[in-house]
Amino acid sequence: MFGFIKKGLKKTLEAIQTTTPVKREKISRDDLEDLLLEADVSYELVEKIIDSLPEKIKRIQLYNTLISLFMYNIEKINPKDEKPFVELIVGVNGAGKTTTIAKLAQQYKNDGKRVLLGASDTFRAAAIEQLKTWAEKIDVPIVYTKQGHDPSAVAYDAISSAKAKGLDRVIIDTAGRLHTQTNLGEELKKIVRVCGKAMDGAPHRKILILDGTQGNSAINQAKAFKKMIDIDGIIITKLDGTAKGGALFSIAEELKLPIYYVGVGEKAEDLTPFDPKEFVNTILDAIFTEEDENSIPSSGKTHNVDLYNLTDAQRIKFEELLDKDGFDLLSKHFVSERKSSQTYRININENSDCFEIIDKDGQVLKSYKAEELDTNG
Ligand SMILES: Nc1nc2c(ncn2[C@@H]2O[C@H](COP(=O)(O)OP(=O)(O)O)[C@@H](O)[C@H]2O)c(=O)[nH]1
Ligand SMILES: [Mg+2]
Repeated sequence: MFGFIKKGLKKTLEAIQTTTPVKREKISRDDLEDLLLEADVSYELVEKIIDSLPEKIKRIQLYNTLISLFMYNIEKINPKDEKPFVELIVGVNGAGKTTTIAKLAQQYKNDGKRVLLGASDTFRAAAIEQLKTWAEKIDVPIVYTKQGHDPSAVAYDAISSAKAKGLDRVIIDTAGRLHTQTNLGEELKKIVRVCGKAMDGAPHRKILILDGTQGNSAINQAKAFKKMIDIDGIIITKLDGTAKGGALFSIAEELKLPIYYVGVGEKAEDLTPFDPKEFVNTILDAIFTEEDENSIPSSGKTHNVDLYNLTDAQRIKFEELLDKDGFDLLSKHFVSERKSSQTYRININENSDCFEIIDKDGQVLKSYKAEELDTNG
């Protein structure tokens, strides 16, 4: 899975390298501004990012600022809780809904789940055929009807069938013709209602598919869909086909919705879970030179570490010790409570995974256990 984000960001990274061809230890605000605009981060957000940073910016400073854009409260919806777990896929025509459904089905199947597809885009015969072809290809059952039939009825039948067969997942396709937006809104609302009749609580996730090649203009589209139905999260497609990968920052910041996955190609396996940390680091790797400091804290000792200015080596070590959720939580804590350039002491006990942060006077500010960070994250 690792490296998929990098593949998806190829064109964006190339665009970044046209503005800053030489990697450096620090980047100036002017250069950063050019680079972010080039990657299609929205103008307002670029200003906001730049304003919070010093004239010469270190990697870790930029990292903290960028990662904080993804730190809003995300309500976790756990697919394990429901059987079948029903997902409704919405978005404008051409955004990549049907293809993404095939990719999701493939992933779920790889995870040992039994999946069923519902072809509720009954508006065009070709749309039904397209999903049928995918269903055959990845070998999963599909519920469909004739063109022009009621999409809600298909959703109802799909869920009922999955319930009867004891399947794990249902993924429902929908039509996305924008020129009849009010009808679309009514239709989607009805599908949601009818899903709820077929199964209490369904659809469990309503996922909006956004075309990544549209960059920032996808935001308004997303807002229109949010008005129609309550969107739980998004998947951004075609990241591989665009230099506008920076728009993900604006999309996250504006919509405050979880980005579940990104699409990085046209094949069934070209879908990768979105990890903000990997995303930010992949971009930073294109800008900054690697630091060669090696002061990695080791077990059982107390170390002086400026948490706001961790070296890469330190950061990697902490990530190993804390795992992703733990590290995110810790970074979040320091973004909110950061006192600039204050040095903290870190006490790490690798055996118990205990992690203490001690201030200059020797007072323990925070004490974390890896497993606590895990579950609270
Ligand atoms: N390069 C690339 N193409 C994609 C991706 N996702 C979808 N597509 C293409 O986008 C086009 C429209 O996709 P489709 O699933 O039919 O969109 P829908 O109308 O929303 O169902 C198709 O040609 C897909 O192959 C992606 O992640 N990368
Ligand atoms: Mg489609």
